[in-house]
Amino acid sequence: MSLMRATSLCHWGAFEATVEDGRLTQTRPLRDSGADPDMIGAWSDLVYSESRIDRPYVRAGFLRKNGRKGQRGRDEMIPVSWEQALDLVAGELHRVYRDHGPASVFGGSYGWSSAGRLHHARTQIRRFLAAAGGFTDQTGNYSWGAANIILPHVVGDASAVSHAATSWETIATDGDCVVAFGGLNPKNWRVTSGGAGEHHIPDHIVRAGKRGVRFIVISPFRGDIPEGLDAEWIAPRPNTDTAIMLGLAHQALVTGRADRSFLDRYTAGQDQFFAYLRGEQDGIEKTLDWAADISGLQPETLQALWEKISTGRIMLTASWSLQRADHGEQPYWALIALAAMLGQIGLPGGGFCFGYGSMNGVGAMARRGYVPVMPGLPNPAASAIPAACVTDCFANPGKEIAFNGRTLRYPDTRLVYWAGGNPFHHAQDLNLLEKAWQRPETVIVHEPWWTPTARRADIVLPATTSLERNDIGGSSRDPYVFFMPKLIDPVGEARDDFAIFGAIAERLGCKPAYDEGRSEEAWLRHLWSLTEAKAAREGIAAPDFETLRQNGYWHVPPPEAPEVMLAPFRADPAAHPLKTPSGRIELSSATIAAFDYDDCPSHPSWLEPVEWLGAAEGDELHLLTNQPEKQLHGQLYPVLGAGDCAPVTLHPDDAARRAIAQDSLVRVFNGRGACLARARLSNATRKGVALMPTGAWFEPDDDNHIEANGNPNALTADRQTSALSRGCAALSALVRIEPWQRSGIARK
Ligand SMILES: Nc1nc2c(c(=O)[nH]1)N[C@H]1C(S)=C(S)[C@@H](COP(=O)(O)OP(=O)(O)OC[C@H]3O[C@@H](n4cnc5c(=O)[nH]c(N)nc54)[C@H](O)[C@@H]3O)O[C@H]1N2
Ligand SMILES: Nc1nc2c(c(=O)[nH]1)N[C@H]1C(S)=C(S)[C@@H](COP(=O)(O)OP(=O)(O)OC[C@H]3O[C@@H](n4cnc5c(=O)[nH]c(N)nc54)[C@H](O)[C@@H]3O)O[C@H]1N2
Ligand SMILES: [Mo]
Repeated sequence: MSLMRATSLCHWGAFEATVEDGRLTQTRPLRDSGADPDMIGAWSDLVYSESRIDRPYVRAGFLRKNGRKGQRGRDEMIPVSWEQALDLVAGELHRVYRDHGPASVFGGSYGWSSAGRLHHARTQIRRFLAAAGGFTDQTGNYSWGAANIILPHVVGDASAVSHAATSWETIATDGDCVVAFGGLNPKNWRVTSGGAGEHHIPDHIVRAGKRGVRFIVISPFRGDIPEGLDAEWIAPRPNTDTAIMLGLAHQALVTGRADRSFLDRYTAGQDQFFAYLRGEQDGIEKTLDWAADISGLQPETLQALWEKISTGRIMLTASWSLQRADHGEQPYWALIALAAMLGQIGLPGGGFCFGYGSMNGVGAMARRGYVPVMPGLPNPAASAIPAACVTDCFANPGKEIAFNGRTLRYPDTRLVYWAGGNPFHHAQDLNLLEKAWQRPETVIVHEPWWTPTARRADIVLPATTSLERNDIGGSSRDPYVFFMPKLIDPVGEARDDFAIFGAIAERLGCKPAYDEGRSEEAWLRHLWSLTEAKAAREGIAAPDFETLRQNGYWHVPPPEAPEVMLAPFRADPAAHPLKTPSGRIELSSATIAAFDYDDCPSHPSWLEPVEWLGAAEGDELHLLTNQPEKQLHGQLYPVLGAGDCAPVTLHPDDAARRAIAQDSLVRVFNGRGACLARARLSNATRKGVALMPTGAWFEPDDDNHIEANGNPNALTADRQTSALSRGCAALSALVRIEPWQRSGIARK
């Protein structure tokens, strides 16, 4: 018997793997990394699961000559040889490029793929399609699409959400109070994009708590408070955070406690914003009473909150969830404005920060830039749509949309190519996507597993998992870099995306442009040499490639001092101006004013959401669709999710009124669709609010007119945050919930 132990990395953490006789038998969290044992442990079942795609397949209706009959997702999938599949893909690409041009090839391929920089599927597909002639890309992301566009207008760039964060260290040493809008849900610390060697945010919080830092969590769900943290819970109506922030800002203004010297030195556009707070145009003063009325809180609660933040070192933070909502730009802009009025931006433990509760590693001590990055290639089609516009784009070729001051015209999508994402998990209003998805002529998907997206392809190519190839991985928010060794042979006939694209590129005559003549090994050595060069420049001792491979990982030395966001700007705003038109924090923006968007005015504003409790009728509830606890999106579903349909958490009083019992099956529905869910009764949610995680694989049951696994995107609207950023606004939907009594549901 042969036995091998090795370390590796995935988005949900670092692990140690045991391989016996060439078969992965066990995976467990690496020493004291803090990774979740269930998620890590699922690997050995996941990699050999029945959901693995064993070989290439082509949809029956697509294989039939002259005619693309049948329907994606319903036809039988016919096994074919690799040669046949690769010829078919190359032929389709060739045909579409020739007849319709590169913009009609959709290859944005949004999704997290897996950890590992070289074999990152989304990077590879974009490189490949760029080399092959071009494609329509997706810009921005689902996670923080609104923040990504509004922040550059307000603070000059999007780094405050993409990577910069005031270190937890400084909250523990200098902070007095953390106010967390959207909370600090510990489940979100189980994952890091790219993978992490440590999950230590809970320790930071405990340390801060011990030092007497006070935590206030503002969220409709008490589960957003980590266990063991003595935090105050304020539970407003969902999507009303902007009103609360504006009320607090108004209070700062009228009590004379706004930091005038900070505002004068570091901000622009205060007059317009203050006029709005005072109601000079609309006649509505944005008082605490006004905010209380909108948010469904007591005025005294907000008054007390104001008192708590008006003295001491205050960190105001908002989770990414807040901006995945109608007008998701506003809570971020309002939070920055409020922080500016408190005058602590750029100080340790104070100011504002985004995403402490959204992903592991935000606020960790990590030296950036040591994880290699696989370079992209220029896209000759120069065509891109905002990430969350995918359904609209497929359904409406030629449609013009406003986007961040420009007008975009959707291409006529003829071919869809996806590798490393699962749109039939992540997109909104999946019943609408189901229709739009039938429109293009050809759909090609690379996947390790039979996800709902793979099942809706014409040509499915089986991809390896990260356990079946060599790679280097890590995250800019984590102090480790991992060598990710090939642990097992490819399962079934699976091939690496890199090899698949290489074989197609060869057929299309663009292989040199695609892989630049490098093999897997040559790429890894090349990428590592860039890290070594950076280390040499900065006087850091980095291991060479062989040593990294042998040791399994490298702990990059921590930065000399903890990060404090915008500290250089605060220290010397003339020497370190922001990249805004004024060089300062913009409390109102002439650029945005000139866009003249109804749904994104020129300063932080309260705009009524389309779907919220203030617009609920009859027995409608506000459904929040947050991230799953023990999955990464739809990943891990076959092992950790498929045992039951997804849970929906609602208040016992709301359940009683609907005759819904604990653990019973319910139908969650609205005008867009219906899905099945398992009722969980808990007074951890505000009344009128229900919470249902994403993660279930979309499984419509036509006979019963219901999605059977509990994917809440059967219910969400395909509506973006605003014309400014067109971010994903998925988090909220008004729904009804009723007991489900029928049997015979086809769950798969
Ligand atoms: N209602 C609602 N919807 C949401 C959200 C929400 O909050 N509410 N959140 C949104 C957000 S923030 C996100 S990030 C998205 C998540 O978006 P998804 O696309 O659902 O997420 P991923 O799990 O990243 O998708 C990656 C896919 O790549 C596959 N994969 C893994 N490794 C490889 C590989 O090596 N090669 C290939 N070819 N494939 C591979 C995985 O099996 C998986 O199917 O969902 C969004 N949707
Ligand atoms: N375990 C696990 N962790 C993950 C992921 C995963 O799939 N699984 N996905 C990762 C990804 S891709 C992303 S983008 C991040 C997302 O990070 P977030 O967007 O921050 O995470 P969510 O879980 O969607 O939402 C966090 C909490 O916000 C609260 N909330 C929702 N709406 C409102 C509101 O209007 N006001 C207030 N005050 N609170 C509200 C909800 O109670 C919810 O529990 O998570 C990452 N972390
Ligand atoms: Mo995300």
